[in-house]
Amino acid sequence: MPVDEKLEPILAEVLSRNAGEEEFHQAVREVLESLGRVVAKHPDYADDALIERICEPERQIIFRVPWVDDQGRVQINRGFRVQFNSALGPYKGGIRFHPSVNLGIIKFLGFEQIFKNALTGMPIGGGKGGSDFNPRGRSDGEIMRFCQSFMTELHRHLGEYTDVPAGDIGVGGREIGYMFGQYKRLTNRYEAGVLTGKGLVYGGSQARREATGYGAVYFVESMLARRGEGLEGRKAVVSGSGNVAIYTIEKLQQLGGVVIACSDSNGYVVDEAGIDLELLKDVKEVRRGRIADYAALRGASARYIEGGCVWDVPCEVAMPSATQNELTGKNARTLVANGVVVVGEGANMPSTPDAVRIFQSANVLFAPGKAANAGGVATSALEMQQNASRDSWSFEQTEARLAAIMRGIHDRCAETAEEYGAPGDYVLGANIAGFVRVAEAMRAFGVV
Ligand code: NDP
Ligand code: 2IT
Repeated sequence: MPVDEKLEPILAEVLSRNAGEEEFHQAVREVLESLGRVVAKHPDYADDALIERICEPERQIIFRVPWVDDQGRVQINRGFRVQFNSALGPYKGGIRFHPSVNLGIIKFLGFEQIFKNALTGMPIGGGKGGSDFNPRGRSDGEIMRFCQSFMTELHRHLGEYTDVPAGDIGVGGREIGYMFGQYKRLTNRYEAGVLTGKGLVYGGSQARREATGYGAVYFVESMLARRGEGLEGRKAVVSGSGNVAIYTIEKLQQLGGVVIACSDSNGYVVDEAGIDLELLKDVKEVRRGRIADYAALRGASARYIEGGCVWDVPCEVAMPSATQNELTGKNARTLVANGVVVVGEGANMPSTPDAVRIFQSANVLFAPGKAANAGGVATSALEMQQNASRDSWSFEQTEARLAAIMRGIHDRCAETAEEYGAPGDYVLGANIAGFVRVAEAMRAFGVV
Protein backbone atom coordinates (compact mmCIF):
# COMPACT_ATOMS: atom_id res chain seq x y z
CA MET A 1 0.00 0.00 0.00
CA PRO A 2 1.47 3.42 -0.88
CA VAL A 3 1.61 6.17 1.72
CA ASP A 4 -1.20 8.76 1.26
CA GLU A 5 0.08 11.89 -0.49
CA LYS A 6 -0.78 14.05 2.54
CA LEU A 7 1.52 11.87 4.64
CA GLU A 8 4.35 11.59 2.07
CA PRO A 9 6.18 14.70 3.35
CA ILE A 10 6.05 13.29 6.91
CA LEU A 11 7.64 10.05 5.78
CA ALA A 12 10.25 11.92 3.71
CA GLU A 13 11.18 13.97 6.79
CA VAL A 14 11.47 10.85 8.98
CA LEU A 15 13.71 9.17 6.41
CA SER A 16 16.07 12.12 6.04
CA ARG A 17 16.15 13.02 9.72
CA ASN A 18 16.96 9.43 10.73
CA ALA A 19 19.35 8.51 7.94
CA GLY A 20 20.49 4.90 7.81
CA GLU A 21 17.99 3.61 10.40
CA GLU A 22 16.39 1.05 8.08
CA GLU A 23 14.28 -0.85 10.58
CA PHE A 24 12.91 2.40 11.97
CA HIS A 25 12.03 3.57 8.45
CA GLN A 26 10.27 0.25 7.80
CA ALA A 27 8.18 0.49 10.97
CA VAL A 28 7.18 4.12 10.37
CA ARG A 29 6.33 3.48 6.71
CA GLU A 30 4.02 0.62 7.66
CA VAL A 31 2.11 2.72 10.19
CA LEU A 32 1.85 5.73 7.85
CA GLU A 33 0.50 3.45 5.10
CA SER A 34 -2.42 2.69 7.42
CA LEU A 35 -2.99 6.28 8.57
CA GLY A 36 -4.05 7.57 5.15
CA ARG A 37 -7.54 6.26 5.83
CA VAL A 38 -7.63 8.00 9.22
CA VAL A 39 -6.75 11.44 7.92
CA ALA A 40 -9.20 10.97 5.04
CA LYS A 41 -12.01 10.36 7.54
CA HIS A 42 -10.81 12.70 10.32
CA PRO A 43 -8.58 15.39 8.78
CA ASP A 44 -8.04 16.95 12.23
CA TYR A 45 -5.70 14.09 13.15
CA ALA A 46 -3.20 15.72 10.77
CA ASP A 47 -3.41 19.03 12.71
CA ASP A 48 -0.75 20.42 15.02
CA ALA A 49 1.90 18.06 13.62
CA LEU A 50 0.38 15.25 15.66
CA ILE A 51 1.71 12.51 13.37
CA GLU A 52 5.12 14.17 13.08
CA ARG A 53 5.30 14.32 16.88
CA ILE A 54 4.46 10.64 17.24
CA CYS A 55 7.39 9.83 14.92
CA GLU A 56 9.89 11.78 17.03
CA PRO A 57 11.00 10.18 20.32
CA GLU A 58 10.44 12.30 23.41
CA ARG A 59 13.94 11.44 24.65
CA GLN A 60 16.86 9.25 23.50
CA ILE A 61 19.61 8.18 25.87
CA ILE A 62 22.88 6.62 24.67
CA PHE A 63 25.58 5.70 27.16
CA ARG A 64 28.86 3.88 27.71
CA VAL A 65 28.72 0.56 29.58
CA PRO A 66 32.18 -0.42 30.87
CA TRP A 67 32.58 -3.79 32.60
CA VAL A 68 35.33 -6.28 33.49
CA ASP A 69 35.33 -9.78 31.96
CA ASP A 70 36.48 -12.99 33.65
CA GLN A 71 40.03 -12.47 32.34
CA GLY A 72 40.21 -9.07 34.02
CA ARG A 73 40.00 -7.17 30.72
CA VAL A 74 37.91 -4.03 30.51
CA GLN A 75 35.12 -4.29 27.93
CA ILE A 76 33.04 -1.45 26.51
CA ASN A 77 29.50 -1.69 25.17
CA ARG A 78 26.93 0.88 24.18
CA GLY A 79 23.64 1.21 26.05
CA PHE A 80 20.41 2.74 24.74
CA ARG A 81 17.02 3.77 26.06
CA VAL A 82 14.56 5.45 23.73
CA GLN A 83 11.69 7.02 25.67
CA PHE A 84 9.36 7.34 22.73
CA ASN A 85 5.93 8.39 23.90
CA SER A 86 4.40 8.92 27.35
CA ALA A 87 0.91 10.09 26.37
CA LEU A 88 -0.80 7.06 27.91
CA GLY A 89 1.48 6.31 30.84
CA PRO A 90 5.11 5.81 31.87
CA TYR A 91 7.40 4.63 29.08
CA LYS A 92 7.12 0.84 28.95
CA GLY A 93 9.05 -1.67 26.88
CA GLY A 94 11.77 -4.26 27.02
CA ILE A 95 15.55 -4.24 27.03
CA ARG A 96 17.40 -6.22 24.35
CA PHE A 97 20.97 -7.51 24.64
CA HIS A 98 22.18 -8.64 21.21
CA PRO A 99 25.28 -7.75 19.15
CA SER A 100 23.07 -6.38 16.34
CA VAL A 101 21.53 -3.69 18.58
CA ASN A 102 21.90 -0.11 17.33
CA LEU A 103 19.88 3.08 17.65
CA GLY A 104 17.71 2.36 14.59
CA ILE A 105 16.68 -1.05 15.95
CA ILE A 106 15.83 0.36 19.38
CA LYS A 107 13.84 3.16 17.73
CA PHE A 108 11.84 0.75 15.57
CA LEU A 109 11.06 -1.34 18.64
CA GLY A 110 10.13 1.74 20.69
CA PHE A 111 7.90 3.05 17.90
CA GLU A 112 6.06 -0.28 17.59
CA GLN A 113 5.71 -0.38 21.35
CA ILE A 114 3.68 2.88 21.40
CA PHE A 115 0.87 1.37 19.32
CA LYS A 116 1.10 -2.08 20.91
CA ASN A 117 0.81 -0.65 24.40
CA ALA A 118 -2.11 1.54 23.35
CA LEU A 119 -3.89 -1.52 21.93
CA THR A 120 -3.71 -3.30 25.30
CA GLY A 121 -5.96 -0.62 26.80
CA MET A 122 -3.58 -0.36 29.77
CA PRO A 123 -2.05 2.93 31.02
CA ILE A 124 1.43 2.51 29.50
CA GLY A 125 3.48 4.65 27.11
CA GLY A 126 6.07 3.30 24.68
CA GLY A 127 9.84 2.86 25.04
CA LYS A 128 12.63 0.40 24.38
CA GLY A 129 16.23 -0.09 25.39
CA GLY A 130 19.17 -2.37 25.05
CA SER A 131 22.82 -2.86 24.33
CA ASP A 132 25.09 -4.35 21.68
CA PHE A 133 26.43 -6.64 24.44
CA ASN A 134 26.50 -10.30 23.36
CA PRO A 135 25.51 -12.54 26.27
CA ARG A 136 26.29 -15.77 24.34
CA GLY A 137 29.03 -17.73 26.11
CA ARG A 138 29.36 -15.25 28.99
CA SER A 139 29.56 -16.54 32.58
CA ASP A 140 26.99 -15.67 35.24
CA GLY A 141 29.52 -13.33 36.82
CA GLU A 142 30.08 -11.48 33.55
CA ILE A 143 26.33 -11.15 32.97
CA MET A 144 25.91 -9.79 36.50
CA ARG A 145 28.69 -7.23 36.14
CA PHE A 146 27.36 -6.12 32.78
CA CYS A 147 23.80 -5.72 34.11
CA GLN A 148 25.07 -3.78 37.13
CA SER A 149 27.07 -1.39 34.98
CA PHE A 150 24.16 -0.96 32.56
CA MET A 151 21.81 -0.10 35.43
CA THR A 152 24.34 2.19 37.11
CA GLU A 153 23.78 4.62 34.25
CA LEU A 154 20.17 3.79 33.35
CA HIS A 155 18.69 4.01 36.87
CA ARG A 156 18.58 7.83 36.89
CA HIS A 157 16.18 7.73 33.93
CA LEU A 158 13.77 5.15 35.38
CA GLY A 159 11.01 5.05 37.97
CA GLU A 160 7.61 3.44 38.41
CA TYR A 161 5.95 6.65 37.19
CA THR A 162 8.63 7.45 34.60
CA ASP A 163 9.97 4.47 32.70
CA VAL A 164 9.51 0.75 33.40
CA PRO A 165 11.72 -1.68 31.42
CA ALA A 166 11.32 -5.46 31.09
CA GLY A 167 13.02 -8.24 29.11
CA ASP A 168 13.41 -8.86 25.39
CA ILE A 169 16.00 -10.83 23.34
CA GLY A 170 18.89 -11.80 25.62
CA VAL A 171 17.19 -10.43 28.75
CA GLY A 172 15.17 -12.82 30.91
CA GLY A 173 14.57 -13.45 34.60
CA ARG A 174 18.27 -13.68 35.52
CA GLU A 175 19.14 -10.31 33.96
CA ILE A 176 16.04 -8.58 35.39
CA GLY A 177 17.10 -9.85 38.84
CA TYR A 178 20.59 -8.36 38.53
CA MET A 179 19.21 -5.07 37.23
CA PHE A 180 16.55 -4.84 39.95
CA GLY A 181 19.14 -5.58 42.64
CA GLN A 182 21.39 -2.80 41.37
CA TYR A 183 18.50 -0.32 41.05
CA LYS A 184 17.43 -1.05 44.62
CA ARG A 185 20.97 -0.60 45.90
CA LEU A 186 21.59 2.66 44.04
CA THR A 187 18.29 4.28 45.00
CA ASN A 188 17.82 2.75 48.45
CA ARG A 189 14.19 2.14 47.52
CA TYR A 190 12.25 -1.10 47.17
CA GLU A 191 10.41 0.22 44.13
CA ALA A 192 8.99 -3.04 42.77
CA GLY A 193 7.09 -1.35 39.93
CA VAL A 194 10.24 -0.03 38.25
CA LEU A 195 10.90 -3.25 36.30
CA THR A 196 8.66 -6.09 35.17
CA GLY A 197 9.41 -9.72 34.46
CA LYS A 198 10.72 -10.01 38.02
CA GLY A 199 11.05 -13.30 39.89
CA LEU A 200 7.96 -14.47 41.77
CA VAL A 201 9.59 -14.08 45.20
CA TYR A 202 10.40 -10.39 44.71
CA GLY A 203 7.32 -8.85 43.10
CA GLY A 204 7.01 -10.70 39.80
CA SER A 205 3.68 -11.74 38.34
CA GLN A 206 2.40 -15.21 37.71
CA ALA A 207 2.11 -15.89 33.97
CA ARG A 208 4.44 -13.05 32.88
CA ARG A 209 7.00 -15.58 31.63
CA GLU A 210 4.33 -17.39 29.61
CA ALA A 211 2.39 -14.29 28.59
CA THR A 212 3.82 -13.33 25.20
CA GLY A 213 3.65 -16.81 23.71
CA TYR A 214 0.31 -17.68 25.30
CA GLY A 215 -1.13 -14.35 24.18
CA ALA A 216 0.02 -14.81 20.58
CA VAL A 217 -1.70 -18.18 20.44
CA TYR A 218 -4.90 -16.72 21.94
CA PHE A 219 -4.83 -14.12 19.18
CA VAL A 220 -4.45 -16.79 16.49
CA GLU A 221 -7.24 -18.78 18.11
CA SER A 222 -9.54 -15.73 17.94
CA MET A 223 -8.74 -15.17 14.26
CA LEU A 224 -9.50 -18.80 13.43
CA ALA A 225 -12.68 -18.74 15.53
CA ARG A 226 -14.00 -15.86 13.43
CA ARG A 227 -13.83 -18.22 10.46
CA GLY A 228 -15.43 -21.00 12.48
CA GLU A 229 -12.12 -22.89 12.72
CA GLY A 230 -9.75 -24.00 15.47
CA LEU A 231 -6.22 -25.20 16.24
CA GLU A 232 -7.04 -28.84 16.95
CA GLY A 233 -4.83 -31.20 14.95
CA ARG A 234 -3.13 -28.42 12.98
CA LYS A 235 0.56 -28.66 12.13
CA ALA A 236 2.48 -25.67 13.39
CA VAL A 237 5.98 -24.24 12.98
CA VAL A 238 7.43 -21.76 15.48
CA SER A 239 10.71 -19.98 14.78
CA GLY A 240 13.19 -19.28 17.56
CA SER A 241 13.50 -21.25 20.78
CA GLY A 242 13.62 -18.48 23.37
CA ASN A 243 11.03 -17.18 25.79
CA VAL A 244 8.36 -16.32 23.24
CA ALA A 245 8.84 -19.48 21.15
CA ILE A 246 8.75 -21.89 24.12
CA TYR A 247 5.45 -20.60 25.53
CA THR A 248 3.95 -20.30 22.06
CA ILE A 249 4.69 -24.00 21.61
CA GLU A 250 3.26 -24.80 25.05
CA LYS A 251 -0.07 -23.07 24.39
CA LEU A 252 -0.36 -24.44 20.83
CA GLN A 253 0.05 -27.92 22.27
CA GLN A 254 -2.48 -27.27 25.04
CA LEU A 255 -5.01 -26.27 22.38
CA GLY A 256 -4.42 -29.38 20.30
CA GLY A 257 -1.88 -28.08 17.76
CA VAL A 258 1.03 -30.26 16.66
CA VAL A 259 4.27 -28.25 16.68
CA ILE A 260 6.78 -29.97 14.47
CA ALA A 261 9.63 -27.47 14.15
CA CYS A 262 11.48 -24.64 15.90
CA SER A 263 14.89 -23.01 15.45
CA ASP A 264 17.73 -20.77 16.60
CA SER A 265 20.12 -18.60 14.61
CA ASN A 266 22.24 -21.64 13.65
CA GLY A 267 19.58 -23.97 12.25
CA TYR A 268 16.29 -25.70 12.90
CA VAL A 269 14.92 -28.96 14.20
CA VAL A 270 12.04 -30.96 12.71
CA ASP A 271 10.44 -33.36 15.14
CA GLU A 272 7.78 -35.43 13.43
CA ALA A 273 6.52 -36.75 16.78
CA GLY A 274 5.91 -33.18 17.93
CA ILE A 275 8.33 -31.03 19.95
CA ASP A 276 9.03 -32.52 23.40
CA LEU A 277 8.45 -29.40 25.47
CA GLU A 278 9.99 -30.68 28.71
CA LEU A 279 13.20 -31.50 26.85
CA LEU A 280 13.15 -28.15 25.04
CA LYS A 281 12.75 -26.25 28.33
CA ASP A 282 15.54 -28.26 29.90
CA VAL A 283 17.90 -27.56 27.00
CA LYS A 284 17.06 -23.85 26.69
CA GLU A 285 16.01 -22.65 30.15
CA VAL A 286 18.16 -24.85 32.39
CA ARG A 287 21.27 -25.69 30.35
CA ARG A 288 21.14 -22.53 28.20
CA GLY A 289 22.01 -24.76 25.24
CA ARG A 290 21.33 -24.77 21.49
CA ILE A 291 18.58 -26.29 19.37
CA ALA A 292 21.20 -28.74 18.02
CA ASP A 293 21.49 -30.10 21.60
CA TYR A 294 17.73 -30.72 21.63
CA ALA A 295 18.00 -32.73 18.40
CA ALA A 296 20.94 -34.76 19.75
CA LEU A 297 19.10 -35.61 22.98
CA ARG A 298 15.72 -36.30 21.38
CA GLY A 299 16.71 -39.29 19.28
CA ALA A 300 15.15 -40.76 16.15
CA SER A 301 12.07 -38.54 15.67
CA ALA A 302 14.14 -35.34 15.37
CA ARG A 303 16.32 -34.05 12.57
CA TYR A 304 18.60 -31.01 12.89
CA ILE A 305 19.27 -28.96 9.77
CA GLU A 306 22.31 -26.74 10.29
CA GLY A 307 21.97 -23.42 8.46
CA GLY A 308 18.51 -24.36 7.12
CA CYS A 309 15.41 -22.19 7.03
CA VAL A 310 12.56 -23.26 9.32
CA TRP A 311 9.97 -21.79 6.90
CA ASP A 312 10.71 -24.61 4.45
CA VAL A 313 8.83 -26.96 6.78
CA PRO A 314 5.19 -27.36 5.56
CA CYS A 315 2.59 -26.22 8.12
CA GLU A 316 -0.84 -24.62 8.48
CA VAL A 317 0.08 -22.40 11.43
CA ALA A 318 3.29 -20.31 11.30
CA MET A 319 4.40 -18.28 14.33
CA PRO A 320 7.63 -16.32 13.76
CA SER A 321 9.01 -15.77 17.28
CA ALA A 322 12.72 -14.98 16.84
CA THR A 323 13.56 -11.54 15.44
CA GLN A 324 12.82 -8.77 12.90
CA ASN A 325 12.79 -9.53 9.17
CA GLU A 326 13.36 -13.25 9.70
CA LEU A 327 10.54 -14.18 7.30
CA THR A 328 11.08 -12.87 3.76
CA GLY A 329 8.91 -12.71 0.65
CA LYS A 330 10.54 -15.90 -0.58
CA ASN A 331 9.71 -17.67 2.70
CA ALA A 332 6.13 -16.37 2.51
CA ARG A 333 5.72 -17.81 -1.01
CA THR A 334 6.97 -21.18 0.24
CA LEU A 335 4.57 -21.12 3.20
CA VAL A 336 1.63 -20.20 0.98
CA ALA A 337 2.52 -22.93 -1.52
CA ASN A 338 2.67 -25.38 1.40
CA GLY A 339 -0.84 -24.44 2.55
CA VAL A 340 -0.32 -22.08 5.49
CA VAL A 341 -3.65 -20.87 6.90
CA VAL A 342 -2.63 -18.44 9.63
CA VAL A 343 0.50 -16.47 10.55
CA GLY A 344 0.77 -14.97 14.04
CA GLU A 345 3.79 -12.81 14.81
CA GLY A 346 5.23 -13.52 18.26
CA ALA A 347 8.35 -11.49 17.46
CA ASN A 348 8.44 -7.78 16.61
CA MET A 349 8.22 -7.15 12.84
CA PRO A 350 9.48 -10.64 11.86
CA SER A 351 7.82 -10.55 8.42
CA THR A 352 9.26 -8.26 5.76
CA PRO A 353 6.80 -5.91 3.99
CA ASP A 354 6.91 -8.23 0.96
CA ALA A 355 6.00 -11.23 3.08
CA VAL A 356 3.04 -9.39 4.64
CA ARG A 357 1.72 -8.46 1.18
CA ILE A 358 2.03 -12.06 -0.02
CA PHE A 359 0.14 -13.44 2.99
CA GLN A 360 -2.61 -10.87 2.74
CA SER A 361 -3.13 -11.27 -0.99
CA ALA A 362 -3.27 -15.06 -0.57
CA ASN A 363 -6.03 -14.60 2.02
CA VAL A 364 -3.87 -16.06 4.80
CA LEU A 365 -4.95 -14.79 8.24
CA PHE A 366 -2.12 -12.47 9.31
CA ALA A 367 -1.63 -11.07 12.82
CA PRO A 368 1.02 -8.33 13.11
CA GLY A 369 3.37 -8.45 16.11
CA LYS A 370 2.15 -5.23 17.65
CA ALA A 371 -1.23 -6.88 18.18
CA ALA A 372 -0.38 -10.57 18.50
CA ASN A 373 2.57 -10.27 20.90
CA ALA A 374 1.00 -7.62 23.14
CA GLY A 375 0.23 -10.21 25.82
CA GLY A 376 3.75 -9.85 27.24
CA VAL A 377 3.57 -6.14 27.88
CA ALA A 378 -0.09 -6.37 28.93
CA THR A 379 0.90 -8.84 31.65
CA SER A 380 3.76 -6.51 32.58
CA ALA A 381 1.08 -3.88 33.18
CA LEU A 382 -0.75 -6.42 35.36
CA GLU A 383 2.52 -6.91 37.26
CA MET A 384 2.70 -3.12 37.79
CA GLN A 385 -0.90 -3.21 39.06
CA GLN A 386 -0.05 -5.94 41.56
CA ASN A 387 3.08 -4.05 42.69
CA ALA A 388 1.11 -0.82 43.17
CA SER A 389 -1.46 -2.58 45.32
CA ARG A 390 1.14 -4.77 47.10
CA ASP A 391 -0.85 -7.79 46.03
CA SER A 392 -0.22 -10.92 43.99
CA TRP A 393 -2.73 -12.87 42.01
CA SER A 394 -2.98 -16.57 41.20
CA PHE A 395 -1.79 -18.00 37.91
CA GLU A 396 -5.37 -18.74 36.88
CA GLN A 397 -6.59 -15.24 37.64
CA THR A 398 -3.68 -13.64 35.77
CA GLU A 399 -3.99 -15.92 32.76
CA ALA A 400 -7.73 -15.23 32.60
CA ARG A 401 -6.98 -11.49 32.50
CA LEU A 402 -4.43 -12.09 29.75
CA ALA A 403 -6.88 -14.14 27.69
CA ALA A 404 -9.56 -11.44 28.01
CA ILE A 405 -7.09 -8.71 27.04
CA MET A 406 -6.01 -10.66 23.93
CA ARG A 407 -9.62 -11.21 22.87
CA GLY A 408 -10.20 -7.49 23.36
CA ILE A 409 -7.20 -6.59 21.19
CA HIS A 410 -8.32 -9.02 18.50
CA ASP A 411 -11.83 -7.60 18.43
CA ARG A 412 -10.62 -4.00 18.43
CA CYS A 413 -8.33 -4.70 15.45
CA ALA A 414 -11.03 -6.58 13.54
CA GLU A 415 -13.69 -3.94 14.18
CA THR A 416 -11.37 -1.06 13.31
CA ALA A 417 -10.38 -2.73 10.03
CA GLU A 418 -14.06 -3.04 9.16
CA GLU A 419 -14.86 0.51 10.19
CA TYR A 420 -12.10 1.78 7.87
CA GLY A 421 -13.20 -0.32 4.91
CA ALA A 422 -10.60 -3.11 5.04
CA PRO A 423 -12.27 -6.12 6.70
CA GLY A 424 -9.79 -8.82 7.74
CA ASP A 425 -6.78 -6.48 7.52
CA TYR A 426 -5.34 -6.80 11.03
CA VAL A 427 -2.32 -4.67 10.13
CA LEU A 428 -4.52 -1.71 9.31
CA GLY A 429 -6.81 -2.39 12.27
CA ALA A 430 -3.91 -2.55 14.75
CA ASN A 431 -2.18 0.56 13.44
CA ILE A 432 -5.33 2.67 13.39
CA ALA A 433 -6.76 1.49 16.72
CA GLY A 434 -3.40 2.03 18.45
CA PHE A 435 -2.82 5.41 16.81
CA VAL A 436 -6.24 6.84 17.62
CA ARG A 437 -5.87 6.19 21.34
CA VAL A 438 -2.44 7.83 21.53
CA ALA A 439 -3.48 10.72 19.30
CA GLU A 440 -6.54 11.50 21.45
CA ALA A 441 -4.40 11.76 24.56
CA MET A 442 -1.76 13.86 22.84
CA ARG A 443 -4.41 16.23 21.53
CA ALA A 444 -5.81 16.68 25.01
CA PHE A 445 -2.37 17.74 26.29
CA GLY A 446 -1.84 20.47 23.69
CA VAL A 447 1.58 21.01 22.17
CA VAL A 448 3.96 19.20 24.55
P1 NDP B 1 15.03 -14.81 23.58
O1 NDP B 1 16.37 -14.18 23.74
O2 NDP B 1 14.46 -15.57 24.70
O3 NDP B 1 15.02 -15.75 22.30
C1 NDP B 1 15.34 -15.25 21.04
C2 NDP B 1 15.28 -16.38 20.04
O4 NDP B 1 15.35 -15.83 18.73
C3 NDP B 1 16.46 -17.33 20.16
O5 NDP B 1 16.08 -18.61 19.77
C4 NDP B 1 17.47 -16.72 19.18
O6 NDP B 1 18.40 -17.65 18.66
C5 NDP B 1 16.56 -16.24 18.08
N1 NDP B 1 17.18 -15.08 17.43
C6 NDP B 1 17.50 -13.89 17.99
N2 NDP B 1 18.11 -13.07 17.13
C7 NDP B 1 18.20 -13.77 16.00
C8 NDP B 1 18.73 -13.47 14.72
N3 NDP B 1 19.32 -12.29 14.46
N4 NDP B 1 18.63 -14.44 13.76
C9 NDP B 1 18.03 -15.63 14.03
N5 NDP B 1 17.51 -15.97 15.22
C10 NDP B 1 17.60 -15.06 16.19
O7 NDP B 1 14.07 -13.59 23.15
P2 NDP B 1 12.48 -13.53 23.21
O8 NDP B 1 11.89 -14.85 22.99
O9 NDP B 1 12.11 -12.75 24.42
O10 NDP B 1 12.16 -12.57 21.96
C11 NDP B 1 11.86 -13.07 20.66
C12 NDP B 1 11.12 -12.02 19.87
O11 NDP B 1 9.89 -11.69 20.54
C13 NDP B 1 11.82 -10.68 19.69
O12 NDP B 1 11.45 -10.14 18.44
C14 NDP B 1 11.24 -9.83 20.80
O13 NDP B 1 11.35 -8.43 20.51
C15 NDP B 1 9.81 -10.29 20.76
N6 NDP B 1 9.00 -10.05 21.95
C16 NDP B 1 9.38 -10.48 23.18
C17 NDP B 1 8.59 -10.29 24.28
C18 NDP B 1 8.93 -10.82 25.63
O14 NDP B 1 8.11 -10.68 26.55
N7 NDP B 1 10.08 -11.44 25.83
C19 NDP B 1 7.30 -9.57 24.17
C20 NDP B 1 6.94 -9.22 22.81
C21 NDP B 1 7.79 -9.45 21.76
P3 NDP B 1 19.96 -17.56 19.12
O15 NDP B 1 19.99 -18.14 20.49
O16 NDP B 1 20.66 -18.38 18.10
O17 NDP B 1 20.33 -16.12 19.08
O1 2IT C 1 8.37 -6.24 22.80
C1 2IT C 1 7.77 -6.30 23.89
O2 2IT C 1 6.58 -6.01 24.00
C2 2IT C 1 8.52 -6.74 25.07
N1 2IT C 1 9.69 -7.08 24.95
C3 2IT C 1 7.87 -6.75 26.42
C4 2IT C 1 7.85 -5.38 27.01
C5 2IT C 1 7.38 -5.29 28.45
O3 2IT C 1 7.51 -4.18 28.98
O4 2IT C 1 6.89 -6.26 29.02
